[in-house]
Amino acid sequence: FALAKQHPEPAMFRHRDRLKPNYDAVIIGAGGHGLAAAYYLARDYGMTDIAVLEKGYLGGGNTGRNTTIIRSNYLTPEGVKFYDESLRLWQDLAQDFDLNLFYSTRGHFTLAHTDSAIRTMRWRAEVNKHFGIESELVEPDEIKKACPHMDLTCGGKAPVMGALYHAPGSIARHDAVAWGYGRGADRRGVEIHQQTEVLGIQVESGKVTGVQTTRGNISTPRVLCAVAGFTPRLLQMVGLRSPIYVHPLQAMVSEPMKPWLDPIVVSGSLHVYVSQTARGELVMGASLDPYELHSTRSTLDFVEGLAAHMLELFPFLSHVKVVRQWAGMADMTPDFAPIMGKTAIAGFYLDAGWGTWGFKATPVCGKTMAYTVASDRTHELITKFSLDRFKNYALVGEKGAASVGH
Ligand code: FAD
Ligand code: PYC
Repeated sequence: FALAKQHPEPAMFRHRDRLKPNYDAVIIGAGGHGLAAAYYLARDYGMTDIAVLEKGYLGGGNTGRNTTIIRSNYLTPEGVKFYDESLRLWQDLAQDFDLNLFYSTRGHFTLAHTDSAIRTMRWRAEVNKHFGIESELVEPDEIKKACPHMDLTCGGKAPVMGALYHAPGSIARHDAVAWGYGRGADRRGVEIHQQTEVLGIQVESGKVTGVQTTRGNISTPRVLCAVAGFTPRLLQMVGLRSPIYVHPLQAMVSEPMKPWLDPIVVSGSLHVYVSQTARGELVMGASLDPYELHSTRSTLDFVEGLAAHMLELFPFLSHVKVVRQWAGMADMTPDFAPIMGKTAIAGFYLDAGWGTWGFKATPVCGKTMAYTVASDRTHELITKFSLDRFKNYALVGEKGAASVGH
């Protein structure tokens, strides 16, 4: 006990003073995806000689900026199977970590305001049901029952005609997810180095051999790049190209209120999505900003536009205050599906193209990328997400299930 008092275990993860000159693997990016991969590499494959390098602070990228919607009601069979596995993994995560993730199953409504939106919702419902996922097209009266405060006429502008209802739709505490994976990896021996930026990646004869950082050079035969909005910059370092384009996605929260909104509500047409946290805040977001920009600034335009659309759905909120707003950098792909797996460079693995949809996939990305890095074989769940698909015209069209207006 006396020893434990002298050297107490840190509540979360250790601060490492020194980078070693070599590691079995380097993971660039301590967001949810990089940390989850580190966690499963250590837990499932016994690989612990790993450095996770983070230029800022752990979870400070899109992981700590997202609106935490978790669902598997996608459009393509590849997407549905992949996100469904993630939803399964989410169920045991808090227990695995021994950490409260505030995972809360709420049900998820995607509102349809036009005939064509109804058709897309029906299509998604049918694909989902085919794979055993709970999704159905519901009538306005069912929406009203679950969400009595909603004005289904939307001020007469775009009345709600129906919705895709997905019962497993959930939210969780995003920071806790990053901390849980980080703590679990750290306790197994993985080193997490914050304030350590990767400036260059060494490739010799088509193979990765190391990385240059702001704190010195490291030799390694394996590099996993999980840097979301920074992917184009990192790919430049190894001479690879991708069709990723980066747009800001903004969000905001209200002051806390008594609980009144159980489900998650999304309207692509009104450019609104909203859920209420355990603390009572409304977490709200809109569409991508329409311009390409590598920045996390947030704008007055965004708040005004989103507030106006929120009031079309929930007019009674007119006196509620907005307390915070922010932006993340969304790494968008042309087909709205991720880019995952091996690349043309031996030992260089990519987890990117997560745009506006990657938080829910954190567990399954960690699992499948850990498998891919440990075995140097592409996990079967991610074969369709390879970078090569753009060269081979084998896109995985998920735009109809993206939730956020674009
Ligand atoms: P990040 O969390 O961004 O981590 C990447 C890390 O890499 C960063 O911490 C960065 O600092 C670091 N890095 C970059 N370059 C370097 C370098 N050179 N050296 C070292 N480190 C580096 N998804 C959902 O599923 N549901 C949602 O409701 C949802 N809402 C969203 C709302 C907003 C406003 C935004 C912006 C995104 C949303 N997303 C959502 C998407 C989701 O947030 C991301 O897809 C996901 O968090 C990506 O996680 P990541 O670990 O790959 O990236
Ligand atoms: O993927 O469900 C989602 C989502 C909602 C808002 C941003 N992403």
